[in-house]
Parts: sequence; structure tokens; C-alpha cells
Amino acid sequence: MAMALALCAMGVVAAADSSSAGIRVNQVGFRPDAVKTAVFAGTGVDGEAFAVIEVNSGETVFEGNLSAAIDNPWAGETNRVADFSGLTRNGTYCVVSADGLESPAFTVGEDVYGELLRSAARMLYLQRCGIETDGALAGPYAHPACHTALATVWDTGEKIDVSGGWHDAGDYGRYVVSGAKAAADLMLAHALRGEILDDFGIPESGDGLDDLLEEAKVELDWLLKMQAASGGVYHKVSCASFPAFIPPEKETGELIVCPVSNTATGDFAAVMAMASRLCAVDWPEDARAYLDAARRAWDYLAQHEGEPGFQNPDGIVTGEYPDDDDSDERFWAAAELASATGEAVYVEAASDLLATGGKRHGLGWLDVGTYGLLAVLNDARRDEDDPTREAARVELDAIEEEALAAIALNPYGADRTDAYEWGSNMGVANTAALLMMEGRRGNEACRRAAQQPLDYLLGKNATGYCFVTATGARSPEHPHHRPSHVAREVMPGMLVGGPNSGLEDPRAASLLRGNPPAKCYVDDEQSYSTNEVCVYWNSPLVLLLAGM
Ligand code: G3I
Ligand code: 9MR
Ligand code: ZN
Repeated sequence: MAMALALCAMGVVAAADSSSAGIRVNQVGFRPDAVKTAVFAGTGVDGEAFAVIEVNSGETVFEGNLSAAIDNPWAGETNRVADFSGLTRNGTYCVVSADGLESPAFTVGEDVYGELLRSAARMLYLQRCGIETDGALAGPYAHPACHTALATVWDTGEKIDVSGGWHDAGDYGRYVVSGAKAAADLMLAHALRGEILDDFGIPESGDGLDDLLEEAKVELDWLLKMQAASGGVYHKVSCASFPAFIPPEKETGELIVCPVSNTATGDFAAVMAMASRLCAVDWPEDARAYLDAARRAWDYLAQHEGEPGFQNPDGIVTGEYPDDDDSDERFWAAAELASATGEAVYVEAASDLLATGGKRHGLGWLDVGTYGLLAVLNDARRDEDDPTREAARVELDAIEEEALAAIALNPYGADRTDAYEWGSNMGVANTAALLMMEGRRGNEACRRAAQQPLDYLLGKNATGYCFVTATGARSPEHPHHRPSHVAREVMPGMLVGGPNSGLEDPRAASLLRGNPPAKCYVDDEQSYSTNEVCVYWNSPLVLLLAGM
């Protein structure tokens, strides 16, 4: 191991190429008490020795033996796991194999995720729309106020102000269901921390209030503008089609507000009810407005049962976020309104919707049932033996068991094997965040397991990429993201979509055909189905890191 030791000491990092053998590891690091593992891909033999080396001194700080081989057909690899959980001393290290391969460097320390949390949260600030972002805070991504013109409500002459919020992703559309998911994650992050974080480097930093909640409020205050007089909520606002790779203020085509949808209305009611609780102390007037808006959205839903999901109107080709099943959105809305008010109508609705047994899982833009379960379980008004609470507990236990089993099956620790959907990294981050939250509730198995999907996102995966930009030894440099393209410098702290075995864009189809599912990822600006970024992919990462 002498040779490897010398390289490691010089800070040389073996290329973690997806096509070749390598040692994959979380490229950020671990807290001292965490489970710490690296995965050897296509290298090593069963039981062979490996070492962990301190990068600066070259000192061997841990020695262990590889696990037996694990077949990983979903990555087209044979894997062996190197467990170095016994290493608890703070420092910067790399894992070295007997034949001289090295992993990227990582650190062990108490605050290993603090900087990443701030940069992942700051991405949301950099995605803000409708305001000028500050050169001193936003650097190369600063922009003048964008998308401030009045927008036309589809198929009417009506012009309304829907300025504000965040640009969704690599595009500049603003969509209610995805924005609500992102705001919910920030609110959950705010609610679970006992202390305030006030140093993200956003304009509100230093004002004594929690930046997590203040960033969520940016989206909430935009969402308020998306509610129609009927109480229903418009599905989205964007131009008719996606722009070229231009800065946001240069997208000056007509803004079109698309029709109300039930899924947008349900998500809106849920996050507004949530916000009414969390903002009551610091923004009492806003809190009242949020609750009033949530009630009106709920009343709209009550009068609009059984309607089809949103479809892009003729001529509109931006993000569709289609969803024909609004029962999970209704359940989440009822659960949050019950939690905010304790009123019988919402309490009963939540209980009925949970009992009707439809889709009661999901932390995405499409399926949101788990948010409803969390709302029930976090509802301080409910006793331990409240029947709805007990039913929610049973559902959540089943979701967790499934996640733990899936994680155990994949040597890389993602909660999936052969199916990598568009934005698969969001699913992985959601699972990690859920396990983290359950860990904080006292479930030790969940607490420990949350490390696995986090490691996956940060580099312990079949591609060898740390999937967060400007983080770790090897991260995406060419995301599908207009502001990064314009600045000629990748915006830091962005979680890319990750492997998508559906090969849903022409670039992915031409470059990745035949790849095993876990390797259907390419760091190419044109591959929007594997390499785009989104506010609602960053938000579960923020939630996860805030809780770790
Ligand atoms: O629901 C089916 C599921 O039943 C099936 O098993 C699975 C198989 O892969 O596919 C599921 O549908 C997928 C759906 O997402 C839900 O996961 C579709 O194939 C997939 O095409 C769809 O991708 C969405 C994509 O838009 C295209 O509609 C992504 O989730 C969504 O994040 C993405 O969102 C875009 C916006 O439209 C525009 N802004 C950027 C943003 C991110 O790329
Ligand atoms: O930039 C768009 C991205 O935000 C979307 O997620 C993606 C899928 O809807 O579409 C991208 O826009 C592309 C369009 O779909 C096809 N022509 C090229 C556009 C830019 O790459
Ligand atoms: Zn804008």
C-alpha cells in the first residue's frame, strides 16, 4: 500500500470513471458517529485488506477487510463494501485498496454538512424571480428583476400580477405543484430544528429570523397570487414555450397563467395551512391571510370532485406536471388544515381520506400522501391514541420498511434497483429526508439508514459523481440550467436529476442506450432528463442536511 499512500498524500484522486474500476464514496463526508462505507466497483477480492489514509500526513488511520462480492446487475458491476465506521477521529481521508486505487477525499467532523446546507439553500435564493438579485450576494448569477409584466389568464383578457417566487428549474416557469413541494420541505426543515439559521447569505440573513422559513415565504407569497377569485389555484405561469439559453430578464414573451387544477389547489391549501401555523408569531397578518387562502382553496375543492387532471392547453408546451389523482393532495390539505385549526370538518375529512385507502404516500410533485401522514403525526392536537394518528403511523411504518428493504438491496444505498425515473435523485433525497425525520423521532434504524441514500447522492453511486454541483472531487459541470450557461460558471449547490433509465431526451437516448439503469446519467447540458436541476430536487436535500 506504500505507493497508494504516496499518491493520497499528494492529494491525487483516482478518476471515478463510470466505465472503469473504482472506489466510490460520499465525497463530502461523515459525522463521527455515522455508518461509513465505501463501495469497491470491479476491483478487490473478498476479504481483502483496505486502508483509510489521512490525506495530509499519509498516516494509515484505519484498516479493514472488504465484504464478499455483491452482484449489482442494475449497475452492471460486482461490488464489495468497505466499512470503516470505526474511524471516528476528525480529519480528511481517502480509502485505498490493496492494489493502489484511491477513493476521492472526504472529511469526518461534527459540522461536515453545514456548508453544503447553506449552498443548497442559497440555490433557492439564486432562483428567485421578479426581483433584482444582489451582485454582492448572487455573484455571477445576479440578475435584474425578471418576469414582472402582468400575465394573461389563459383564454381570457384578464391580466394579473403573479410576480415573485422561484424559477422552477433550468427553465423559468413557475409551477404551483412543484413549488408547493419545495416550500413544504423548507417548512419541515424549519420546524424540525430547535435553533434558527440566519447566515445563508440571502438578503434576509442577519435579521434574527430563520432563513429557511424566510426563503419558503418567498414562494408562499407568490403562491398567494396564484389563487383565483373562485378559491381554486392556477396550475402555473410561464411563456408558451421554453426559451433559448438566455438570462431570465431576457425572457420577455407574454406570460400566460394556465387554468386552475385540483392538484394545484390541494397542494396550495396544504402549504398555506402549514405556513399559517409556522408564521403566526413573526408574521401574524400574513399567517391570517395564509389560513384564509387555505380555507378558500379547500372550499373550492369540496365543490370540484372528480375532475380530470391538468393538461397543457393548446399551444402551451412548458412543464405540465400532469396528475389525474387528486385524492392524496386532498388528504394532505385536510391533514394540514386540521393541524392548523383543529376544526371538525378538516379533522373528519383527513380521517375519511386516510381510510378510503387510495394513494397515501409520496413526497414529490405527483404523489404527496406522505406529507399528509407527517402532518397527522406532527399534529400537536392529536393524542397518541387518536385513531387517525394510529392509522397514519401504520402507513408510515410500511413506507419506511419498504425504504429500508430497498436500501439494503442496493450496495450503493439508493432506495431503488432497476427503476430510475426522471429526477430519481429527488426520490433518493426524499427517502433520506423521511428516514432522517423518523430518526429524529427516535427510530434508530431509520436514523442510521438515512446515511446510505445521502452517501449515494454525494458520490457513493455507480457514476462516481457527487450529484451536487461544485461539491466534492467530481460533480456535474454542465447541468441543464440557463443561469449557469449564461454565467459560464456552474451555480454551486444544485442537485441534478440523476440517472433516468427512461432515456427521455434525445441526448440521453443517443449517449446512454444500453447502459445499465444506474448508469443512465450524463453530465451534458442538453440532457434535461438526467442533468437538469430543480428547486424541488434541492429542497429535500436542504431538509435532509438541516436534519442531519
Ligand atoms: O407515473 C409514471 C409511473 O407510473 C411509471 O412507473 C414511471 C416509469 O418511469 O413513470 C412515471 O411517470 C414519470 C413522471 O415523471 C413521474 O415520475 C414520467 O415517465 C416522466 O416523464 C415524468 O418526468 C417529469 C418531467 O418533468 C416530464 O414531464 C419529471 O418528474 C418532472 O420533474 C419534470 O419537470 C420538469 C418540468 O416539466 C419543467 N421544468 C423542469 C422540470 C425538471 O426537469
Ligand atoms: O429547458 C427545458 C427543460 O426545463 C424541461 O425540463 C425540458 C422537458 O420539458 O424541456 C427543456 O426544453 C427543451 C425542449 O423540451 C425541447 N427543445 C429543446 C429545449 C431546450 O433544451
Ligand atoms: Zn423570473
